[in-house]
Amino acid sequence: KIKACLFDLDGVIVDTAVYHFQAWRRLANELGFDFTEHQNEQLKGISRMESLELILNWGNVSLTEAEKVEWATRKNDWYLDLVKLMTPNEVLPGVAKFLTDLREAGIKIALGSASKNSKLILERINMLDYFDAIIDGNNITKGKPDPQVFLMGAEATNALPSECVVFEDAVAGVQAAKAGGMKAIGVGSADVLTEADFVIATFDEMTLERLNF
Ligand code: B16
Ligand code: MG
Repeated sequence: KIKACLFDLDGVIVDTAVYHFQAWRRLANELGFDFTEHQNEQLKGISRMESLELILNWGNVSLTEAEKVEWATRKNDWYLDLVKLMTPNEVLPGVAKFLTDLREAGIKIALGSASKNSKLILERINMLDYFDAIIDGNNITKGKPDPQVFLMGAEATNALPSECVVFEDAVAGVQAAKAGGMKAIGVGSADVLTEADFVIATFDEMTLERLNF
């Protein structure tokens, strides 16, 4: 019996990847190079500093540790300027309805995100109140595919891993769920999320009945 649902943020609840892309691209441009939306796919679910390392590699730019921190801070400021303009209309299709159904069924809801900005984003889209627990980049020491973020979510909602379902749009996130002994429902494309138990395109396809499989 499923007791808790653990949700990734970017790509599952809301599409902040477009804002990350704009801000990272500005950083790259200011450092004298560019990268594509296709390359941006690789940054999904990856922490801020890991993303920076990948991008600097693409541009063949080397920076000192102090410079890296400065540029990452700048990128985050640009990103937050975009996040501040977000509205509840940006919540992905079917998400609010499914979270409401979970609440009514007494199933716990937790966030499991790599982002250090998750509370701010949930506030902007008016969704903070749905969550019983928020585990994000501020709480974890190991990023996905390590299961830490989801294991902490299970613990915070008093559920065993086998009683949890994780919703993820990133390959590394599905791997993290599986490494933690949890069920994983992919959000996106079945061709990409091959390790998920099953994949939904959007939450319009998701029901309480489909949780217990
Ligand atoms: P921040 P998720 C991830 O969110 C994003 O997918 C990833 O692109 C980003 O680098 C990471 O959060 C860290 O975000 O810079 O806000 O701390 O998919 O794990 O919800
Ligand atoms: Mg994601």
